[in-house]
Amino acid sequence: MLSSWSLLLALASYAVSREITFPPVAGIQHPIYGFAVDEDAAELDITMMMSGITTFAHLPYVHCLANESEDVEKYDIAILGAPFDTGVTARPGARFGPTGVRQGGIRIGAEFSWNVYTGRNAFLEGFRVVDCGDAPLTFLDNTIALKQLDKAHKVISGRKANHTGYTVPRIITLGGDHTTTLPALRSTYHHWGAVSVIHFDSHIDTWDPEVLGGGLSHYAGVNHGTFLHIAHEEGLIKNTSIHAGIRAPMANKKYDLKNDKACGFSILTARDLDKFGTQGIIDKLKERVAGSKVYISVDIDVLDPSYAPATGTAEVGGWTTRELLTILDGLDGIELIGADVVEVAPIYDNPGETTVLAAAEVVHSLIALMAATPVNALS
Ligand SMILES: [Mn+2]
Repeated sequence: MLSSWSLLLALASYAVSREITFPPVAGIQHPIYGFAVDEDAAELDITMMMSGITTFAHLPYVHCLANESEDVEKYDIAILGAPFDTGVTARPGARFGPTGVRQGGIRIGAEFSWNVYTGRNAFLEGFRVVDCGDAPLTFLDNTIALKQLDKAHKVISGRKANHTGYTVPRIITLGGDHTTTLPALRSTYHHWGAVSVIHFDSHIDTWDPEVLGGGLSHYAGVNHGTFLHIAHEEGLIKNTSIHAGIRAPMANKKYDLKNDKACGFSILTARDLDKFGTQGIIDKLKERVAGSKVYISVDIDVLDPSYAPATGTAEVGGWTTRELLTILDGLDGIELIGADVVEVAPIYDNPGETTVLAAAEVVHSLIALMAATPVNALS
């Protein structure tokens, strides 16, 4: 009979023979999985899906909001979270949007991002893309919070870009409710003058503050449904701007639409996609903004609630995620100087993370549009 001692010995030698070499967990920048198989990948560290702290697409975190006089690592395209949701008229929760979109982008990584449709990798086009974290915004006073966001944009876009021959870093904001687009447009105006806005949304968001806000106070009038009216009043946007995906009702028979036109917008409705197809929508958007610098704002509620339930003011009858991504990617070649994805309120998402996955891929497409077309600052 085998003694317990010899049984232990037998087990120990079996364990030794089965020993595997564990990959290192320290002393490396990026844990590696996979193999470099071509010359493009040879230089790269392959980022692990879950390691370190969650930045968008595992991009390097840079303290872009350090003191203006302080030098930080250079960048060309900056991801900035704007955790602000006290400008909403319906469900709150978009203050958690930046965290949600980063979580949705956890499977995106710079090295594993060769696009099957274009054969390109947006992260490897010569621009340095970084995550600046979230702007510190008070949640107790909208006026102060929006001023803080103005300042955050000023500091981040005010640094010298990394890319030679290109002098102003471009910012992609993760909202936040849609009011957060206003500080972004103030910032792009400072660098590029008035721009055309391509506004993907189910709502027009040019509402007169007297209509949406009720003229109660100036404070109440600055909200997620009026910011484009205010942007127009401040002269930040051109009258060659355009909405896409509109389907929400107006507050009156004529005034809202007349006001919308006066704010510089034309409209492509959600159902225009059925009429024109994705290529038709792309052509109309490009035609409208031709010859101008462009800001793209994506309210995630442009998608149907079946594709993006986690939003504050959901409207049925919207676009699919594939349709939106096809249209965004089709805008290749425009001079995109700033962009955002807003109104993502993760608390209403489902266990499959439908909304944040979509929002993250939208951000990926926006990075690709920026990377495809360098834009110089006004000289
Ligand atoms: Mn909106």
